[in-house]
Amino acid sequence: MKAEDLIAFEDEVAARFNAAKIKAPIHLYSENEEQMIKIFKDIDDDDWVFCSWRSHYQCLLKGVPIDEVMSEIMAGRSISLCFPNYKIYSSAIVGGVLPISVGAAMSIKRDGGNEKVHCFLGDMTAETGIAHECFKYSRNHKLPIRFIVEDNNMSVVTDTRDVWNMEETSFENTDDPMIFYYKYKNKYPHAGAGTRVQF
Ligand SMILES: Cc1ncc(C[n+]2csc(CCOP(=O)(O)OP(=O)(O)O)c2C)c(N)n1
Ligand SMILES: [Mg+2]
Repeated sequence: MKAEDLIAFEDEVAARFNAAKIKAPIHLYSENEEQMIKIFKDIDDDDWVFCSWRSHYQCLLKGVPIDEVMSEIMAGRSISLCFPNYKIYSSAIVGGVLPISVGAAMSIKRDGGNEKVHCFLGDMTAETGIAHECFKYSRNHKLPIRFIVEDNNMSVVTDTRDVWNMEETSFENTDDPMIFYYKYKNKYPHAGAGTRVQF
């Protein structure tokens, strides 16, 4: 899938949401398409992907057909898209997927499997205690897992660096191969698509 296909998909979801056709929260991405495509070059069909509330791009790039992703969004499940057949799982709880992804990686290691786990998390989620514990456990146990920290410097409407009074976030300049960190600026708000919708 190309960058323009990803953008067109999110724009279509945005239009449907603003027209009050989607009666549940949505969380959209933008301006990170090239990064996402690059990240997915290292994700195989057999690998597991774990996401947060913002997961449309990951579902599409993992190979879930466009119609299936759209129909789950239309059914109000954008916030926690799960497609077990495609080995992709999401949760709307901050930090919720982190221990689950660590457990999946532990299971693969114990079974001697070759699959890997890729866990996406936002910049504020990466500052939580649970993220630090999961990173430490995974690193020390050499688990087959990669954490992708996606930094838009926002936690809903809160500036992450202001909250923690630091110029750089904890994983901004890490050389840890287990962590892939990138910055992006989202043209969409944290949730919704910019138009106040009354159902
Ligand atoms: C346990 C929990 N606390 C609070 C929330 C409300 N909440 C949803 S998203 C979010 C911000 C997370 O920011 P970040 O990790 O940077 O992710 P982003 O949305 O920017 O991708 C918060 C606080 C939640 N979903 N779960
Ligand atoms: Mg953020």
